Amino acid sequence: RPTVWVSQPLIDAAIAPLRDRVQLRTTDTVTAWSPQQIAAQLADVDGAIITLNERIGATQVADAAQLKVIANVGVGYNNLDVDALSAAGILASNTPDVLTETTADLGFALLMATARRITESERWLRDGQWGQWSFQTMLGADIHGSTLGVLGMGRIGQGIARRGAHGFGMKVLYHNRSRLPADTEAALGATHVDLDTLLAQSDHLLTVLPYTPASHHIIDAAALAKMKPSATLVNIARGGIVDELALADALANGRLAAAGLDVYEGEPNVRPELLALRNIALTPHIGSASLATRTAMVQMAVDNLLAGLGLDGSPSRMPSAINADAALAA
Ligand code: 8YV
Repeated sequence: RPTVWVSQPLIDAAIAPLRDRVQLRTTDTVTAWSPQQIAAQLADVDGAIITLNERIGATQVADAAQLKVIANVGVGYNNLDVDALSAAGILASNTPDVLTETTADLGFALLMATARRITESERWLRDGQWGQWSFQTMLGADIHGSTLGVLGMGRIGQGIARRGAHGFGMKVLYHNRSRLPADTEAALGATHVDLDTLLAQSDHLLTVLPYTPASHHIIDAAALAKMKPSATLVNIARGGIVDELALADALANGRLAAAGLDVYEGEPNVRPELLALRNIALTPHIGSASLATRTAMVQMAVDNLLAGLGLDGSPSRMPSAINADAALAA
């Protein structure tokens, strides 16, 4: 039976079906694997199920002679050097679709928490400050009827646009490298604009785009300067999309009203400049964290793994391979 490494404790019920099919190497404790430890784990396995905490490139697979499949539990896979895996003939997969609506929910939750100052209000209440109430306490920004900007219009961006347009009567603008077909735009109620227009016109801007060299710090000081001082910004994609120091500076100096972050450049470390701010809602990368969705993500990773190993389906028919053509050709 092939050997499979599962890098973190995931959802037992979703991993269990693997036990009859493969030799499993699991861990009971959440582990911060070093690059060398990852290489050692991969050296003698046929497959691996991993999370975004495990960065895997050429060095990690250099000694992995039997490794055929890496199933990433997550839709974003900037933790993988896909070219290096393809060159080594290793199939990689992700978990799209199953987390779209749950992650869009969280994006909207952060938008609402940010615009209506929910976490800030709670802290104020817990700190015993209600006695200082005034008519102007915790004035926020309206969501209904405002302009929602969506930067990145993939599956999750579309889920957010739909919520904004149909649930809250928002005017929805978006920017994406490729424009959606006109009928999709019409169904979503979203209008394509250039990035500068999106920055200038959004009352609430959500970033939902993949993290690549091209999107690194796409929201930098110059981009923030184009936004309305009354605007709010929410990032649920990857920390590196936003220049966090420029964001902290804009929030501290009244050039942006508030921000909501689920992702950070140095996860699990959050910059003190962000933690020090009042006008920011912070969550620890919980976009896909509902029980049903996390279970579905693990199931999808298991399905990819089994197909990639040829145990159920075939390597050319993995449900969501990232690099099937290149890896199978290598
Ligand atoms: C993580 C995510 O995968 O799917 C993604 O890209 O960022 C999340 O769903 C999840 O936190 C598990 O690592």
